[in-house]
Formats: sequence, structure tokens, C-alpha cells
Amino acid sequence: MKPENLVVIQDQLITQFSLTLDKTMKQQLLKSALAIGSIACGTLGSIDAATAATLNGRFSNGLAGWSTLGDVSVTGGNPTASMTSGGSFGASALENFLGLSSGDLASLSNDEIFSGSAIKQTFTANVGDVISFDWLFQTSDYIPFNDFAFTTLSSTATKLADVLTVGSYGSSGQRSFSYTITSAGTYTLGFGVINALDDAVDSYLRVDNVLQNGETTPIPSPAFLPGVIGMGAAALRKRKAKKALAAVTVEA
Ligand SMILES: [Ca+2]
Ligand SMILES: [Ca+2]
Repeated sequence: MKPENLVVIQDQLITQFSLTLDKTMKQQLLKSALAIGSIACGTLGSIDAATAATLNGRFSNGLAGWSTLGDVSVTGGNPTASMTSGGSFGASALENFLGLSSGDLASLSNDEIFSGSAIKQTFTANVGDVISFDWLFQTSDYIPFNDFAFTTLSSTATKLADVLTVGSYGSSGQRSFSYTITSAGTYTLGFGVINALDDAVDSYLRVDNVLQNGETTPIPSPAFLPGVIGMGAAALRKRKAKKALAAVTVEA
């Protein structure tokens, strides 16, 4: 074979190789884009259990992804869910809303329950998942009017704070709480605040950073959905950056 023919064959092999590589790379890129897109789309549809996380747990998109009962709003420069005991929903309505049994909220209080507000979100979780959140209870009320705040995980209600523990007109300051999931399944996470002994003078519960294994899935604005695949990569980078920031905060 003549040397010039060898060069031609070599050129053909290189071209063929780069075409193959190009095709493989394109397929991989497409797969990655689709995977990222499905994560982003999952915020509006069903969620893959492997990528499950709370939705809008930082309240960046208001109360999207959450159900509410009573007096609930999102406030502050760092959006935070805020609810008041002046929600005018009684114990039964709150228990029904949160999926509790009758008497569960009464068991957290020595006084009669008059009114309150609550929020909730349902999600799937695996064994070992950690559901964490920051909270703050603040009251304009005074002892003996023992208003209180609580959290629920499916059928279990836990008191976070009350007027007796923070003092008249007091505040708990920002605190953190976490659940560790011991059985895979679907859970409803709830938060609420109650007027006890009478229905006057409000107390407040603020909740933020409701995370599953340190993450939450943002809910994209519908206007941005056509570009959702492109946004997926940016969202992942942002989530990783936030995770790093959260780790620093914990260490501090
Ligand atoms: Ca927030
Ligand atoms: Ca009160």
C-alpha cells in the first residue's frame, strides 16, 4: 500500500472515531439534560422517590407547595412562613386538616384550645431521611394564657414551645428541629399555633428551611417552564451552593 493511501485510511479512521465520539457525547449530554429536566419538572408533577425532597421549603415561592388553614402568610426579606393563633379554626378543624386523631392537640395542652392556624405538606421519604426545619415562637400573650406552637409528622404531634416556656410576651428565638424517618413511606409534615384558655391576644409561629436531607426543591415560575432543561443545571448549581452555605452555618 502506498503511503498516501495509508494517510487516507488514517484520516478516515480519525473522522469515524470523532463522529462516534461525537454521537456518544451527544447521547450522554441529551441523557443528562433529560435527567436534569425531569428533576426540574418533578416539582410540578410526580416526584421520583430517589430525588424526593420537600417542595419550596425555603418559601421562596410564597406558600406554593403548602396547604394552609387559618391566618398564614409569607413575610420578611428572607421569606418565612408565619402563622398566628388568631386563625379562628378550632381543635377539630386543625386535627382534621393535619390528619391527627381527635384529642391529639388537646393532649399537648392543659387548657382548653380555642383557635389556631396551620400549614402542611405531604412528601415521600426513605429510611434514614432527615426532615429538618427552623422555627420561632413568639407571643403577645401572657401567663396564664398558655398559647403554644407544635409540629406534626403524620399522626404524631409534638409541642415546640408555649407561653410558659418563653415567658409572657416572650420569644423562643430561632431554633431547629429534625425528624429522622424510620420507615419508608408517605408523610404529612405540619406546623401550627394555638390560642389556649381564651381566643384573645395572638401568638406566632414562624417556620423556614424545611429540608429533606438538607435539600428542598424550588418551584419554578410557570413563565420559565419552556426553558426548564436549561434551568435545571443552574438550579442544581444553586442547590449545591446553598447546601455548602448551610453546612457552614451549622459549623458556626
Ligand atoms: Ca426562607
Ligand atoms: Ca392567646
